[in-house]
Amino acid sequence: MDFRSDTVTWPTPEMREAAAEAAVGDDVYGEDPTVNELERLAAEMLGKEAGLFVTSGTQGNAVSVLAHTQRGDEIILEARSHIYLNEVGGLAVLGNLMVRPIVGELGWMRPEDIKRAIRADNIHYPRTHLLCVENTHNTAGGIPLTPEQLKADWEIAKEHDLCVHLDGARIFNAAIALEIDVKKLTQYADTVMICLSKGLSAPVGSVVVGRGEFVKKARKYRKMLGGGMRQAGIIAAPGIIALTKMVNRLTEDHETARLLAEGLKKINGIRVLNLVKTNMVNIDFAGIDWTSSDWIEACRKLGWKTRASGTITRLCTHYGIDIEDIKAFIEGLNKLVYSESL
Ligand code: TLP
Repeated sequence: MDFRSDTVTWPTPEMREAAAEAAVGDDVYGEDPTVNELERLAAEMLGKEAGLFVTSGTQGNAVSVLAHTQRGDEIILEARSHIYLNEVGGLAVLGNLMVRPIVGELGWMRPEDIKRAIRADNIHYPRTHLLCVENTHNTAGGIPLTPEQLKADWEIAKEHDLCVHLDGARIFNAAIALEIDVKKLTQYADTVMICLSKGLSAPVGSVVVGRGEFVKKARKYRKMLGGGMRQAGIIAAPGIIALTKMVNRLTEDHETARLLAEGLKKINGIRVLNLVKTNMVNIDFAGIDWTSSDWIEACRKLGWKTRASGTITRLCTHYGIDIEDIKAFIEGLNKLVYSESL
């Protein structure tokens, strides 16, 4: 069992079968029918013109940002967003971009803060050209941003001619948590990156969607970054299953996360730090006097992989973790905490 991320999910038996039987061709020539179908399907589900299958979320964000910007542009993003913190500085290295981070409120950048950050047309300033938003917001605790929040940011961006890119690695978690069609969220972005290999359980891959012209540019950047894949239908086929069969079950991951948070809150010395709205539970176990190694070892004894930074850890629920697993974990942890602190 593994709480470290929803990236650890294994492909379902149906995905393995689909991979084995996938029709393939050379995707660099645009001739892989399974990749083409995945790209079409993703674009349709997200309400955009065209799609591009990429190797990972990081590559999808990179090609999107590159396709939107020119060297020296400034982009506005949330201070704890994945693009800013966890994508190896690609914005600087690949795009030669300036960044203007804004501290959000539970992952949401207030429109007035965005407005203040947009540069005036002045010979001294770089051009502000792109706003990046993230939904669900990972480090804020898997928080789903609502259509109203996204609309407010979108309107400010459009008033100032900015493009809007949505890092929707977990956009379906947001839609499921808010009980709305995903298009209600993606309508407030020009381009969207979605991950197939997180809660949706495909073994690999992400899709970027937007207008046809944008996808054409992004495709060229994907090639530049070494992401021109050949008989990629083998990995696109599980992606189609991810989109058609695995979206609605995300509600189970949200339920297991809720149960997990409830159980953890009852343990003296453990604090749940986030509003648990999707599949992430952030905790601080400082009150039980364990180090990060104690925590990792205790979880290992119970059969779980986890990680921790100081006394803080994120626990992610996903396909393959059910209610019984959570109950057993909470019971075991209670026993360990109790015996260790005696
Ligand atoms: N997130 C991973 C780690 O990189 C932190 C995780 O375990 O949560 N956008 C968001 C919001 C993400 O959370 C991630 C991955 C990505 C983009 C990048 O996706 P990959 O890992 O496919 O490059």
